[in-house]
Amino acid sequence: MPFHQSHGSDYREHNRDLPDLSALSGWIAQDAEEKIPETQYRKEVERGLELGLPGADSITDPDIPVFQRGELPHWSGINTFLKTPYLEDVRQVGDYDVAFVGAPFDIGTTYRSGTRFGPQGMRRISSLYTPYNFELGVDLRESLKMCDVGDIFCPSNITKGHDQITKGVAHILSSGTLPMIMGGDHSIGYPCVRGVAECIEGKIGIIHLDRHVDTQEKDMDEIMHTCPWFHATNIPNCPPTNLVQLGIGGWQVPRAGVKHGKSMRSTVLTIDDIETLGIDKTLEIALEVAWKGASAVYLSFDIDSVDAGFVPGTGWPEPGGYLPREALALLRGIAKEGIAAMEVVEVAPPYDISDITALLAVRAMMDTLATLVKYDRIGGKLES
Ligand SMILES: [Mn+2]
Repeated sequence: MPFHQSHGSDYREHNRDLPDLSALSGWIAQDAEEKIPETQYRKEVERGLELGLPGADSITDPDIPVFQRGELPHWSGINTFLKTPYLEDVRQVGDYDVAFVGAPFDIGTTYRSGTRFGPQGMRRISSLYTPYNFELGVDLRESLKMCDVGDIFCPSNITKGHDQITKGVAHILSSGTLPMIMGGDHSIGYPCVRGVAECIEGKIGIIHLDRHVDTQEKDMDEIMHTCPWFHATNIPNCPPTNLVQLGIGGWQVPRAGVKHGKSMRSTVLTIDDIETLGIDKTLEIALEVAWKGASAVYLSFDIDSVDAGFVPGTGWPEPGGYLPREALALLRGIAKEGIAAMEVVEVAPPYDISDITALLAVRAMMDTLATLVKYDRIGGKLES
């Protein structure tokens, strides 16, 4: 008798009832996909055929144009973020639900520079993503009108660069569009929050994922990337009691920042706290503190909050941070309640390996957006 007929047949050919498999997220996700329309995808294909000309006679797939005008192939095309349309006329940004914007700024770094290339690094590897997320059952292309407004012009002067960033972020948000900001070093947290604060009536909470507190007044006589939350929390509607810092710890937390943090009574959770409490309890605390009496929350994700082994492409790597899936779970949990804007900072492509740091940074933005869609926390919806 052949081996495949004799071994383990009593076990394999059984009549037992299967467990309930419909509770698996894989099962639910497969059901969810069926309900997502393909309207915008079809529009993109039709537009591609019109503008890029129908494919050569030997091409049997009728959706393939001669000149690439859409998502496919992932390895080619003109890279805006997620290949969304480049919005040259920023006066029209209010026509979109979401605007990706770069803040290529790295003169606030205190060790390795290179985050001025962060936006381009993120845009480049964002071409690897499809707009659809399996577990969340969301297709961003079908749910959101998105554009890439390009980069804010940041001259090599901290004050002027910060002023430009404030004006750019405030323009996007005051147009009714969600800014998704690609840094840039972490000094941009201050001008970004300042821009948000101009547009929001009432208090703003800040949820900050990082290894570093970033709460000192100055570093080497300037407002560097170690300083954003000292200054942001001096904005009248951004009180420090609504600042939550998640994942802090290690050997790169300057004592000057710690002293100020204690005096202003922000909330700090270490990686150990988060591991002990678990993701759900951590989120409960973070959301309670940030949202207390607030009308909006700003989300700041420093890529160096993730363990240095996963994010070589950053300026101040610190071992012992989050696993990528922990960071993503936190971001999704924060997004469930809605955000006014998000920044992803400290991606420094010159030190990256195979784009893995930028890849995670992009995923952080994508997961946040898809969660906002899933929980209906984002502005307008597309007309079909
Ligand atoms: Mn940091």
